[in-house]
Amino acid sequence: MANSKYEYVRSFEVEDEIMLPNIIIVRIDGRNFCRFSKFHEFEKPNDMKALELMNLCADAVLEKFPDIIFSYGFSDEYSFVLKKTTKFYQRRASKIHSLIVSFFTSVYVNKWKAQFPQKDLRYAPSFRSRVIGCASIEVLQSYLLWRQSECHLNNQYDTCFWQLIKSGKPENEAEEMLKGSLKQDRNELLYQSFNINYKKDIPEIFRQGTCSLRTVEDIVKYKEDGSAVKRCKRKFTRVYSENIASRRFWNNQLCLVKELGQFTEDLSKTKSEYVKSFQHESRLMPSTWIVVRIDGCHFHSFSDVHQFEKPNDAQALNLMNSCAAAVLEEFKDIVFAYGVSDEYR
Ligand code: DGT
Ligand code: MG
Ligand code: MG
Repeated sequence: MANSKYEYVRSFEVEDEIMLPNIIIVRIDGRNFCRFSKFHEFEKPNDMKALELMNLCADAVLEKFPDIIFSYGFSDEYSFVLKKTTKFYQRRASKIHSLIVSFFTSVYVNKWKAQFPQKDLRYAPSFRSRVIGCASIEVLQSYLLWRQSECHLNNQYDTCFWQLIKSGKPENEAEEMLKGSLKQDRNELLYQSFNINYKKDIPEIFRQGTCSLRTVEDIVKYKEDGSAVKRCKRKFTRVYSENIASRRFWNNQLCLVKELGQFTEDLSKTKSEYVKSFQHESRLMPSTWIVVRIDGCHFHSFSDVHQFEKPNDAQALNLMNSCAAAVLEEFKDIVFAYGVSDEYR
């Protein structure tokens, strides 16, 4: 397309570069996982296998995209933080988050059977994604504090709620009992009524969420002549930690400090203006025609590896077409689709 008469189509694409020095976060979240978790009979309030599946997908994302150096997830969501100086896809928001969420989702489907050998995946899950630009390291710190507080609040609430249900309370009564309750009240309820010490008895993966961070390890290799050479080996490490937005946690991780910067002070809460900016979603003007174009990433090598027939593989095209039909079925506002090769619009 470059330098061809069709180059003008580039002007149809949105200009959405996240400018330096903003730090790029991509957050993905399961779409209607309330229904998905019921349909697939996830354990309540936390299903260890379902969480592990989310974590495996996040590992795969870190492995695939080397510019992501930190991830944090709980429930049906994950946040991925890219290194400050990343040039990945010219820092274009739509490219970056669509790639990450589509890769995450296909790994989720791919790994389902290994994680749930006794359960069929009954319908295709989908995840939403968005980019959050953090203007400084302090904003990133606030973001992490916000997400981990959300994890804690949701999990503590859900733990109480499902204990009440297990003890025979109807759902509306359990909701009523928890309405307006404070953190301390809920801890007290768990301890007094169910003999549960929230901090000691509930696994940290549920209470704190899961972090993965990219680390660099020095390894020594030996040449044929026996002389030693030092090499850097990249790996990532899973960490469960309280207060990931604290200086104590963050500043101890060399890789995070090097690629993103240090936290200079501890925060007690996230400013509401920041939360507002994290939740901001841009909208198109009413009556704007919306065309969503998807295009396979590195499909040339994908088709080689999977030995697609050349120049056209009828089965591969049929697969694209049946995916497009499923998209039309799921999203009723789509009125028309047209596809060729590895793309659809
Ligand atoms: P959304 O994100 O607006 O499309 O709607 P949901 O339903 O995905 O809502 P969200 O993301 O606020 O909450 C996550 C839902 O996923 C929540 O209803 C509980 C469910 N979920 C996530 N992990 C588990 C799990 O391990 N066990 C169970 N039973 N449910 C889970
Ligand atoms: Mg969700
Ligand atoms: Mg969620």
